[in-house]
Amino acid sequence: MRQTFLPGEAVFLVAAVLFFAVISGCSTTAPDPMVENWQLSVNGTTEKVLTMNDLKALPAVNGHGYCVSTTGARFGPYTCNGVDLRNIAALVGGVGSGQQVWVSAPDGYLWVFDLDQLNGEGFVTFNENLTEIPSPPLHIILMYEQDGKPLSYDDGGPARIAIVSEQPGVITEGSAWVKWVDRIEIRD
Ligand SMILES: Nc1nc2c(c(=O)[nH]1)N[C@H]1C(S)=C(S)[C@@H](COP(=O)(O)O)O[C@H]1N2
Ligand SMILES: [Mo]
Repeated sequence: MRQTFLPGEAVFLVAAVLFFAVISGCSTTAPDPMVENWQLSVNGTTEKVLTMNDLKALPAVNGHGYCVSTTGARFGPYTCNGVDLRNIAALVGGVGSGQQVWVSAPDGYLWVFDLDQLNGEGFVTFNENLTEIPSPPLHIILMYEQDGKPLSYDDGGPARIAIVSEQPGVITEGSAWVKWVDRIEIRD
C-alpha cells in the first residue's frame, strides 16, 4: 500500500532525521572521547591538571615541524599548532637554571629537555638531505593541531611534543617528539 506525505510532513521528517543524526554524533563538532578524557598533569613548585580546553586557552604558537627517526624515516613537514613548553612550565613555577623538564606518556616513554633547549637552543638540526645544519631559533611546543587539524591518536594525539621553527625545512630528531604526552615535570 502506497503512503503519501503532505509537504509539511516531508519537511518534518527531514528535520527529524537531521536532528537524530546530530544528537547521535554524525556532526563534525561531536566531542571526541580521547580528547574529552585527556588530562595533562604538570608538576613543579606547584601542581596543575590541564584539560584540552585549558591547554587551548594558553597562547598558541604556530610553526614548521619536521622530524626524522633513528631509522631515517621522516615525519612531516607539518604546520604545528600548540603551546610553548615554557608557558606550561610557568603555570607551576617555571624552570630555573640547572633544572630539567621531563615529558612522559602512558607507554612509559620519557624525554628530558634542559633549559637551553627550552629556549630553543642546543638541538641537532638537518636539512632535507639529512646534512647537519646550524640550528635556527626553535621552539618546543606541546602540539594539539597538525596541518590545521586536531592531532590524531596515530600521530601521537591528543598532544605531542613538536620542535618547530619559523622557517620550513628544518629537520629535528624524532626521539624528542614525545607522543601521547600526559605528564610534564620540572626536576632539579
Ligand atoms: N610516547 C612515545 N613517544 C615517542 C616514541 C615512543 O615510543 N613513545 N618514540 C619516539 C621516537 S624514537 C621517534 S623517532 C618518534 C617517531 O616515532 P614513530 O615512528 O613511532 O611515529 O616518536 C617519538 N615519540
Ligand atoms: Mo626514534
